[in-house]
This record gives sequence, structure tokens and C-alpha cells, in this order.
Amino acid sequence: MDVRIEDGRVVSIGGSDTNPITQSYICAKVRRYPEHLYGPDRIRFPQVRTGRKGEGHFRRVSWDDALERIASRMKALAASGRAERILPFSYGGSNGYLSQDTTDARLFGRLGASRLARTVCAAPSGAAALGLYGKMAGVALQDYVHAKLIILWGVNPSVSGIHLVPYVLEAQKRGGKLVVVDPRRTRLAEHADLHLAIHPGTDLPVALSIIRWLFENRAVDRQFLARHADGVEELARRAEPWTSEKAGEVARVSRVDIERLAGLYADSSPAAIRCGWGLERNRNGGSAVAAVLALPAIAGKFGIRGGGYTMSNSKAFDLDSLSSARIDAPGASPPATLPREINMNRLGEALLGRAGEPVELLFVYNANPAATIPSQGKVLSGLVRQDLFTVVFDPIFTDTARYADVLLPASTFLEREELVRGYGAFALQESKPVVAPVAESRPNHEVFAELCRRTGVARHGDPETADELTREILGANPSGAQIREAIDTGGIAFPAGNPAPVQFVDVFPKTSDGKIHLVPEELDREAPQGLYRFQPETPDAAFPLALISPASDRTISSTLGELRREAVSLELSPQDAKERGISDGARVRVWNHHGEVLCRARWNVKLRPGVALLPKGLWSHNTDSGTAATALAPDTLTDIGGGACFNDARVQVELRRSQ
Ligand SMILES: Nc1nc2c(c(=O)[nH]1)N[C@H]1C(S)=C(S)[C@@H](COP(=O)(O)OP(=O)(O)OC[C@H]3O[C@@H](n4cnc5c(=O)[nH]c(N)nc54)[C@H](O)[C@@H]3O)O[C@H]1N2
Ligand SMILES: Nc1nc2c(c(=O)[nH]1)N[C@H]1C(S)=C(S)[C@@H](COP(=O)(O)OP(=O)(O)OC[C@H]3O[C@@H](n4cnc5c(=O)[nH]c(N)nc54)[C@H](O)[C@@H]3O)O[C@H]1N2
Ligand SMILES: [Mo]
Repeated sequence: MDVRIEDGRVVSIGGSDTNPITQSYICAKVRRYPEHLYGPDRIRFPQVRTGRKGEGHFRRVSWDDALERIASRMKALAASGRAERILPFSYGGSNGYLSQDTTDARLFGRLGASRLARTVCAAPSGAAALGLYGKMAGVALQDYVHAKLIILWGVNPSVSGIHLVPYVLEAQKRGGKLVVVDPRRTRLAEHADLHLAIHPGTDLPVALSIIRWLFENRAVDRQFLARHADGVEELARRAEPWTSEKAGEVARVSRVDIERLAGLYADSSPAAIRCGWGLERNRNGGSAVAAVLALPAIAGKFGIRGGGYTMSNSKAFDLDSLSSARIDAPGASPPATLPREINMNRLGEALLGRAGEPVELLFVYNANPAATIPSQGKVLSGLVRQDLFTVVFDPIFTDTARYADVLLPASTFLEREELVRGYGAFALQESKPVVAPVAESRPNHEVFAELCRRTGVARHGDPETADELTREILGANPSGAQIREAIDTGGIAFPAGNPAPVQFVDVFPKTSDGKIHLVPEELDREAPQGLYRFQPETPDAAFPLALISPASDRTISSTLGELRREAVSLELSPQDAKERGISDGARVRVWNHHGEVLCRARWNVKLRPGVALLPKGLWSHNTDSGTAATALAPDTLTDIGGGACFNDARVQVELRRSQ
């Protein structure tokens, strides 16, 4: 990014060309970052609550006062053997290596606090990618230009990863074909050769029917599989029941289109699959991702530039956060039993005391659970508990911040050091502060290090500063020195120094034996009925619409939501709207057993009938009810990985006659 500074303040932010794929442009929402930094919703000072929980009234206190209130409670809980009643709650934040799993992990780990399973996103797809390939690095985005066929499966790069788009368009210009698998006609679906508009949550049968078709039509690369994979016959057996006809019925698409997709895939090379996160957010999500990721192995699409798959690339660098040795107290033997683990998707249950020991101290950072976690009703009920002590540490006064007892101001990635990597794209960079932190805001690693000292868990020699932590993180990596050198000379590092590795030429599965495990045992055990076994939904006539809540171009999850003040509409296909007497722009109520949202409706011809849409990441100011799509999302978990089932929300919509 290129950031322009005037008088010590950020005045504009744009794309740089240091990272070749950024090509000097960034998305419109992040160009508004100066407003995010200096706007009225920035938390500037530590504060303590004065009004009722959720009301949003606070008074300023010193850092010393704020941290002492927190540390004394932590110490008291730990001293009385109730450390598990402390729950740290965090997710991505700005996705840096320094602002997560460093001094925070040390603090909570050494105190013996409850552990958090970070599952709200990418947990099922991560489990699948790890099980099948050990999270092998994926096809580089710039290599998509070489593909003769691109499949965008459950991903909407025009919104959620714009730097892939030019390469897709270029591939098409060079004669490549494009297929999109998505319940709605996204921007790229409009330009696709084939758009498979499946019903949400039916990717598994579709992918299995393609696998079955490949076996039936002798389009399987037996030689490759014999050398590189196991579980081939077992996967074939599990795909066997899924004829294209049967899959088409379940997915509500034509058999012919599924076979066309299978045929195109068999015949095209290089063929690249960009697997997104839209397909993981339902009860079959992990198996669905696994089946999609199995396709290039079955059809022999690896070993050529532009062929294979791309997932998150989160393990491309083999960088661990602080090594566990540094988290445990030096010399301490590991505890006989680890503290309990709480799945973040069940935060509401945990706060309501339905997960064993009650939570007494909740410490939220790098996340906005009041907006982003399933079963919003339960989460909010939990957050207003009088006997819960909540800390919220964020640069911005989020919806969650309203419920805090103590508010701590965090600095942003432009105001502190960070070691950052791409999400999908390869790149690791070290960013230095370009402006002073706003008011009294401070970086995560510093605040958690101070809490370590105040609670008495700090040890002599703990790495604490950004430099020390960076050294520690890179030092634990076999290619740390190489990464360091690349960053120092070119400002950017790529995995093994290669900006565009080719799968099965430059990179191979990172599983224990280097093979692809098509039916990984551990996942097969974890999935309720075994991996690849479709769990159908039980249709409920009262809630006939499938609600999806994908990424929007206005926020990043809920981040930047303070800048999106306008009312946001529920999108419906004109057919579903008309059946309910709902005109374009009408006031509606959307509800199910979990909650309700009051907002307006917007007709969207790009949605298939039976599907409704509210974007993810809404804040209370975006709807009349103050609730979001998460209010309608069940807190059930995906088949593997304990992921969120946002797109399993089934709802009804009616016209609101009163205001
Ligand atoms: N602008 C913007 N960019 C973002 C984000 C953001 O919030 N805003 N968030 C970032 C994060 S945290 C993530 S995880 C990624 C997510 O980025 P994506 O992978 O693009 O994920 P989603 O936006 O959740 O969904 C992608 C598509 O899946 C479709 N979909 C929904 N249900 C199903 C289904 O059952 N099957 C199939 N095949 N498709 C389905 C949706 O209609 C949507 O078009 O984006 C990142 N980038
Ligand atoms: N309905 C619905 N909801 C969804 C999804 C969906 O598909 N549907 N998908 C979800 C997905 S993909 C994701 S990833 C989750 C994300 O869920 P969350 O992580 O809860 O959401 P974010 O908006 O990313 O919250 C990040 C917060 O971290 C803060 N932050 C940024 N940098 C720092 C820092 O350096 N220090 C501190 N202390 N704070 C910082 C930001 O200001 C922001 O408030 O949301 C999920 N929510
Ligand atoms: Mo995400």
C-alpha cells in the first residue's frame, strides 16, 4: 500500500506495486481508511462503563487504572483456581503475526484461561485442506492467466478478493473458459461460460457427482493417483450413489449442466479451481470443500502452471506464532490437563453458562462478536449479564464495545509494527508504523505484555517488543533467514522465495507421508456420518427460504462498519417477493426460531428463487431491529472443523404493515 501523510496524519491510501499482484490498486472501502483512523468512532482513551451494559456510556480513565482493574480480576480468578472462567475471545483483527498469538497467548496460556477454538471462518475448509494436502501452497493468483478453465467455487472475487479478477478476465481473453458455482449470479457469473446456480449447502452432492462422472468416463489420472494419493477407491465408493441426476435434484440444477461442468473439467488443462468460503458455511461444509479439493487429484490437473487449486494459503510460510516453549513458563512441566476449549461459534451458550463453568471475565480483541457470531440473540443476552466482566480492546467503538466494562484503545496497522501475510495471495511483509498512534491507542503485543507483568506471569527473557517477537517468529522457521533477507532487500517475501510455485512441481503435500489423503482418517472419524456423507436438511415449511450472508464490498466482515451508516436491505428474488406481496423497497420482517431482522426488502433478479440474502458484517445501525444476519444463523457446527453454519439459516419473510 502507498500511504500519503501530511502533517503527521494519513490523508490517502492506495495500492503499491511492491507486491506484483497489487498492481497499484486497492478496494474502495479501504481507501476510506483515513475516516476510519480519525473518525468519531475511534476509541481514543481507556474508559470504564458508567451506564447500563449495552447503553454505551463510559468515562475516561488512565491506562494504569484500566489495566489494574483487569489484572486484579485475572489474578484473583487464577489464585482461586478459577482461571478457566477467563475467556479470551479473538479472531483475525488485521491478520498480522504480531497482533495475535504472541504476548496474548502467553498471558492467557500461563494464567490457565479457557482456550478458544477459532472457528468462525475457514475452520472446515482448513481442516479439509490440511487433511487432504497438509495445506500445500496453492496456485498463485497471477498464474490463473494460464488456465484454460477456471472454476470459481463458492467465491466472489469481485467483492472479496479483487486482485484475482484481472487474471480471470485475462485468461478469458486468451480463450480460457470460466465456470461459477454459486447460488447467485455474481458479477463474474454473468461473464461465465457456465453458471451452476446450486441451492445453498448442496456442493457436496454436486462435487461427488463430478467425481463419479470422472470415474465413469475414464477421465481419472490413474498413474498420478497411484503415485501420489491414497483413498482413491474409497472416495469412488462414496461418490457412487451420486449420479448427476440425483445431485441435480438435490442442488436444484439440471443434470446436463453438472455433466457439462464435469466434461469441461476433464477436457481442459491447465484447469484451476479457486475454492472459496461460501461452500463451507453449512452442515456439509467440510466434506464439500474436501470433495472440491479432491477434483484436481482425480482428474490429474496438477503439475502444470495454472493447474490445481487455491484455498487460503495460510500455511504457505510455515510460520508459527510464538513457539509453545515461549508460552509456557520456562522450566514448567506442561499441565496434566489443558484448560477447556470453547468453540467461538458457541459464544452465546458459553456466556449463558451452558458450557460448564460460567465465564466471569471475557476479553474481546481482534473481533466484534456482537455482530459476527452465530445466534446473535444468545450472544447479546450473554453480554448483558450483570456478573460478567467484559474487556473490549479495539481501535473502534464497535457494537461489542457497547457491552464492555473496560474499553481499551488499540492502534491500527498503520500506527504499529506488523508482520503481515496475504489471504489467498502469497506475500509476507513487515510493516512499520507510518504515523503516530491516535491519542492513547496502543498495539496488542505491548498491552498483553504489560498484562503479563501486572498479573505476575511474565518471565525474564520473554520476547516483548515487535523486533524481539519478529525475530522469535522468524527464528522458529527453517527458512526464517531467507524470509528476513527477502524482506530486507525487496520489502516482501514469498514462500521458499517463489512468487508462483506450481503444485506437484515446486510444492507437494505437507502431509506426514507426502501423499494426498483423499479420505483422511481423522476427518472421517470426526464427521458425524463419515466424510463425504451428505446430511440432508429436514425441510420446514414454516421457513422455506435459505438465507445466505456473503461478504459485501462495504465492510471486511464487520470492520469499517462504522462508516456504513445506511439502512441495508434483505435481497429476495422477485418471484419470492411477489408470492409474499412484497414490493421493491417494502418494510419486511425476516425471522426464524433464532431471531428476527426488521429491514427493507430489495428485489434482486440475480438471486435464484428460494434464496434470500443479507450481507455479513452488519452493525446495529444498519437495520430497524438492530439485528444482523447472525441473529438468524443457528449455532450448530459444520461436519468437520467445528465451523459456523451461517448459510444453514432458514427463514420466512413477511411484509411489515406497521412501522
Ligand atoms: N469486501 C470484502 N472482502 C472480503 C471480506 C469482506 O467481508 N468484504 N471478508 C474476507 C474474509 S474474512 C473471507 S473469509 C473471504 C470470504 O470470501 P468468499 O470466499 O468470496 O466468501 P463469501 O463472501 O462468504 O461467499 C462467496 C460466495 O459463495 C456464495 N455461496 C453462499 N452459499 C453457498 C453455497 O452453499 N455453495 C456455494 N457454492 N456458494 C455459496 C455466495 O453467494 C457468495 O457469492 O473474503 C475476504 N474478503
Ligand atoms: N452472517 C454472517 N456473519 C459472518 C460470516 C458470514 O458468512 N455470515 N462470516 C464471518 C467471517 S468470514 C469472519 S472471518 C468473521 C469475522 O469476525 P470478527 O473477527 O468478529 O469480525 P471483524 O469485523 O473482522 O472484527 C475484527 C475487529 O478487530 C479490530 N482490530 C483490527 N486490528 C486490530 C488490532 O490490531 N488490535 C485490536 N485489538 N483490534 C483490532 C477491528 O477494528 C474489528 O473490530 O465474521 C463472520 N461473520
Ligand atoms: Mo473470514
